[in-house]
Amino acid sequence: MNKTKGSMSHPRNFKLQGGFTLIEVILVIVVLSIGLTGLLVYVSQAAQDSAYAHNISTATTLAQDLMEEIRSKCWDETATATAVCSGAVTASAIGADGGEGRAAYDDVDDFNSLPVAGNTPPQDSQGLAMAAFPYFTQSASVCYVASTALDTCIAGPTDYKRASVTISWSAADQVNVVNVFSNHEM
Ligand SMILES: [Ca+2]
Repeated sequence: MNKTKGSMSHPRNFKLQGGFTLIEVILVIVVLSIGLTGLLVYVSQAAQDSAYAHNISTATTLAQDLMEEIRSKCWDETATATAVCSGAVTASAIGADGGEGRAAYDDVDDFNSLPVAGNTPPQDSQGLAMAAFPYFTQSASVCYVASTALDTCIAGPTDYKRASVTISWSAADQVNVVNVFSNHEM
């Protein structure tokens, strides 16, 4: 009885039973490090995925907005400038007409005169920079196509114009929206 009591009160034995050895502490640190590294990788990837999804959503909205603006214009400069821009018309040259500035674009192919390198940030219908989107670039091109090959630009003129709108936020990341407009009474 006395021997057991003496053994329990020994400082060295108490430390071995109630504490951790250096090896145990090191193992815990190693295990925690591995676990935390995996967690950090997961959190980092989730943050990147979230940012990418946000950029896709923003770029899609910007591209659709510009395409909707193009859609709202007359098919050609020579179309009757009424509310419906009506009538089959003789097509004119691609690009803004007679020195039209961005705010004066009034037909589909005027948008081919947007800067080839694009506007950074994108510009609104009045040609004003949209400062809320500083990391996005807005580009557009318009060309004539044949009814049998709607993705192939040709010199024309034909009765079909292909408008392509691109919003990018890096060299590899972009959203592209394409629409073909035909020369018929709307
Ligand atoms: Ca025009």
